[in-house]
Amino acid sequence: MKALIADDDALFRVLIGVVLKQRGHEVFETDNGDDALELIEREKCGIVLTDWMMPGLDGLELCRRIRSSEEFRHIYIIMITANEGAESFLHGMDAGADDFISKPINHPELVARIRVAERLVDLHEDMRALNLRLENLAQTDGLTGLANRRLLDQRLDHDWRLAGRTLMPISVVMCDIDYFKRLNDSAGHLAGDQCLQAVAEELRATAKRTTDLAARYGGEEFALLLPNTPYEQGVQLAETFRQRVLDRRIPHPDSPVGPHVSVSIGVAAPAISPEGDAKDFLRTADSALYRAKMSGRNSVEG
Ligand code: GH3
Ligand code: MG
Ligand code: MG
Ligand code: MG
Repeated sequence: MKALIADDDALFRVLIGVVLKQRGHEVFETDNGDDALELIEREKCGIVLTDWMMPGLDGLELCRRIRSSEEFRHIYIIMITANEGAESFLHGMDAGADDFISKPINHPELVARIRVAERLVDLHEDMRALNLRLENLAQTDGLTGLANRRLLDQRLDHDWRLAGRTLMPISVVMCDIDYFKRLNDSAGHLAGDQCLQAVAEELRATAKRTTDLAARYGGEEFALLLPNTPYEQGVQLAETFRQRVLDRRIPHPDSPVGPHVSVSIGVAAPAISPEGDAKDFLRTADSALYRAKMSGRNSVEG
């Protein structure tokens, strides 16, 4: 954990610094409020112990600045001051301090209060990690690990608008497994699920750029969102993917196309720059996919 001490009294900085270091903190020090703000931003400190009266920004103003920042408002702030009495306590808490210690500092009390700070900073870290995991879970398809429809819709909207502003090309690929219902019926649902996972793996391997997004759109439908990719490249990638799925030679006992699982694909890219709705974009790819189905499946249409 990183901790910052802001106090214009060097002796207090040493005193508090020793306690913090003993407890395993990486300690930063300054004698004024302006540098304190800079250090907080640079080092992302979790705990701040600040004096009230110091040159530049005083402790109260420092508290207010920290609390008004979206990024740093969770920092745990302990005010250290010689100003005693209920009124200064309320002043400090109003400015956003979490706790208060008055000089001269009582060592066991300081340790006890730092322990509370550590617990709360830990708790906040846990919450943040949990939040990230939840966010990830809400955007991921459980069976294949690909992005789910929800993330695809979000990214489509974002990338579509970005493409409109920057006049960068953008392509989208819609893909549907051929005669998948028959695979489920003849080979069983477990084989069906394994097929979905295998196809997902090939899709992920096809979309190699960090800006590409491979998603499971629905049951046995997949999509590739390809920013900064012109139509011809989109078709090429779709063709590569179609071949990869075929080369995987997943047995399909009941497909009129052949003995192995195949996919049909539709590609769309706006002619010049994206206008209108991102949903229409998907719809265009979907009608191309429909044409691929009608023309005998295991093919790419644009
Ligand atoms: P087409 O070539 O025209 O696409 O024929 P199809 O049979 O693939 O198309 P259809 O949309 O009629 O059938 C899709 C089937 O996919 C229906 C459903 O039972 C199955 N399915 C959807 N989600 C899952 C899943 O998560 N696991 C498994 N095993 N099957 C699924
Ligand atoms: Mg002072
Ligand atoms: Mg389908
Ligand atoms: Mg299908």
